[in-house]
Amino acid sequence: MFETYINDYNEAVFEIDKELALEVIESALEEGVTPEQVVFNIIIPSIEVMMAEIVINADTNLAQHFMTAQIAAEVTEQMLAKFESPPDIIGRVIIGTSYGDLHSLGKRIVMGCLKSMMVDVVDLGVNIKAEAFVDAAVAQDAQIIAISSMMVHTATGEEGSLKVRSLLKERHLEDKIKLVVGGAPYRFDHELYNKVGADSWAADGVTAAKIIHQLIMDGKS
Ligand code: B12
Repeated sequence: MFETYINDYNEAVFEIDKELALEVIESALEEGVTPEQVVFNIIIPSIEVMMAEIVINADTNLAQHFMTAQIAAEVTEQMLAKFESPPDIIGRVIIGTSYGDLHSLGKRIVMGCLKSMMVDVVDLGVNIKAEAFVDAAVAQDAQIIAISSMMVHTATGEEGSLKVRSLLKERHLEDKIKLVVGGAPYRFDHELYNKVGADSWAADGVTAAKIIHQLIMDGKS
């Protein structure tokens, strides 16, 4: 059922035709597809198809990369606003991209998945310093700091996860606040999360939400 939407949507995005991409989503909604299904069954799979295409086809240019991210982010944002409001929030996550990193799409997808699992999300945005993550987690009484990094140097850099870990240690917060990371570099090196001092990582938004949900529940027991 979703395959036709995914193909039509991807064709439009690949042609950098934002209007058409949005029309595909609009007609899916009109035909009874829910906002949650749009994100999890159309947008996320279509991004995966598109990313695979970008890797195989060297002719795809930066504009296409950019538009893929922009259109998907816009649709995701629109759908998130239409998600049924969760009845019971189980915990809170502070999320942002690491210092120097402006790649926001993965983070946005993780946010959507978290919301669908009754987790409150406070988005600090992109290019976030380590102190800001820790200060926000304390101020907002969050159980999890989630850092998205799409580049190797922002995943491993001094202002990233490593510094968040040392701040948590310094401030005796390690029992209260868990650190979860994700993004392309972690998918290539499955031990990288350990090297940057994180408690856990996930390769995609759906797994990220499951892991974070579990960490919050573990903290309650
Ligand atoms: C789109 C894109 C851009 C867009 C970003 C737009 C935006 N608003 O996000 C633009 C064009 C702006 C851009 C800019 C740059 N980019 Co760029 N970009 C990409 C591209 C093509 C896709 C990234 C993406 O959106 N992926 C899709 C999302 C859905 O995947 P994801 O982020 O991995 O997220 C999933 C998981 O990782 C996980 N996840 C993500 N975050 C988190 C967080 C947590 C806590 C958890 C648990 C899980 C999790 O769940 C997500 C959803 O399933 C990648 C190449 C690629 N194939 O990945 C290059 C790539 C990341 N970019 C790269 C580079 C070099 C750059 C630039 C430096 C280019 C330049 N010369 O200017 C700049 C850097 C800007 C900056 N300072 O950040 C390199 C990085 C190389 C490296 N080794 O570090 C890549 C790998 C391309 C390449 N092959 O060279 N880029």
